[in-house]
Amino acid sequence: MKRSKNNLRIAAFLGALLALAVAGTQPAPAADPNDMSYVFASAGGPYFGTVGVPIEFDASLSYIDNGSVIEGYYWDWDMDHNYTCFSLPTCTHTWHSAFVGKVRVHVFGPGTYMTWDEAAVTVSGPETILCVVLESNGTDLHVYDPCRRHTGVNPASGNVDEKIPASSFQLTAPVSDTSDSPSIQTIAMPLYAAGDYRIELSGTRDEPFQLSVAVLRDGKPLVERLYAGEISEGESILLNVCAACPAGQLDMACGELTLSPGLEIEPNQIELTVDPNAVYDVTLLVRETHGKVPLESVTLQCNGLAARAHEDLSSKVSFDLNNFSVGAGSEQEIHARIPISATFQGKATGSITVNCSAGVTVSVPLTVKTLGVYLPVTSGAGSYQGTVGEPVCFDASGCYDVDGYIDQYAWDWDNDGCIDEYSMMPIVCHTWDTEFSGTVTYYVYDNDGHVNTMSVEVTVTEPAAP
Ligand SMILES: [Ca+2]
Ligand SMILES: [Ca+2]
Ligand SMILES: [Ca+2]
Repeated sequence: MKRSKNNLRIAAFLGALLALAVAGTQPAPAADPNDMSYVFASAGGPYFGTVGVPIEFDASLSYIDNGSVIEGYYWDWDMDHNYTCFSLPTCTHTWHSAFVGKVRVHVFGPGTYMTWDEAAVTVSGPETILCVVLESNGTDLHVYDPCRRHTGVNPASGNVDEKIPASSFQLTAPVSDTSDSPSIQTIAMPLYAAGDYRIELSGTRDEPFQLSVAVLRDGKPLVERLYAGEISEGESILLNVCAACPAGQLDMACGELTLSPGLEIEPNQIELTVDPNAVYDVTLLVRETHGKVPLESVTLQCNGLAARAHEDLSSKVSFDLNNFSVGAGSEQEIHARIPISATFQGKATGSITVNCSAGVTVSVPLTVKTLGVYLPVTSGAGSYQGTVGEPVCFDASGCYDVDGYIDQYAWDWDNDGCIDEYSMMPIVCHTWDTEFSGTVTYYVYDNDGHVNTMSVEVTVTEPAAP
């Protein structure tokens, strides 16, 4: 079993190398954004250098022919349209893996003067590949480079990001659903830039995982670290890898896996019917769900609890953490104290947010409302004229409620006592197919279920003959 897994891992390395060979082309240059012939940019070159040794770049042949001084030189070392700015025409940059490609410099002068040039770069020496292989059926693999560019499956879109230059993502699914073999995700990239690479595993269900982080030099594994463990649904596990090839010598330091707690709050929403000038105590159960690390540095805050024409109640809300101490897999009650001001009336919505270590946070929606006794007040009576086949729009937005808020509108188009249409919005349009002359009735509901009605007279006629 062990041997077959190692074979799989080496096959994944080789696959990643092949993918890199295909992915190695640079994107086409964008159109010149501001073609002004009297500004001239020179990137110099071509440049030749060695892995791990700084290369000096020289844009000093750039000039502005009206004599203005160039204010900045913006170099793009990996053609991703993110630039490093230098005020002098010369600077250095170091590649940590062999590279053949282009760099670009944008030259800025006073006002809008801007133009750019590209230069060819050849960096010889070893090809140094960072290769991360994850074997698991319930975990997504992500790698972020020192510029925080991402390669892996984008959690929002489901598409594959390969934002790290020349990086590749490969997924090898198991042969069949019933097979024991895990799916294998491989992310590989040339180590062009030195620095901190962040590897993130995110659990989609409770599953074991094996993670291998390796550096290959000219195709041969040079350094390899192996990690294994169990991941839970919703859990995030981080690993920092610091890598560089100073003077062509590989220097890689892998940290330890960093585990994050799982945070769950009960209830997951709070709705209080309140009286003015009273204080409410709400119990929240705070639970650690991944069972690996305790909940630490827990803080709570209440946000946005304000109603139109009422003061913000959030700042008055306080919390009793009850000597908070929640170990891995355990739970504890805490209390929120919510004072309602003497003048409060209607509804306010906000949230209680619980933060803990590792940036883990959960928000619970919070609604408070007073119980009203008055019916909604209707407004907007009048008469409407319309044409058969064209919508007639009715506006109930003048309706209001003195001790609550309007929750819903309803419409009886033929005044037969049966409601034909419900709406959350005050303006609703209706189209008659035949001529109509009669009453339309609105029903206006408040948040306590009180209802009031209003009638308008409507006349709908056939369109005038042409
Ligand atoms: Ca760049
Ligand atoms: Ca009311
Ligand atoms: Ca009706």
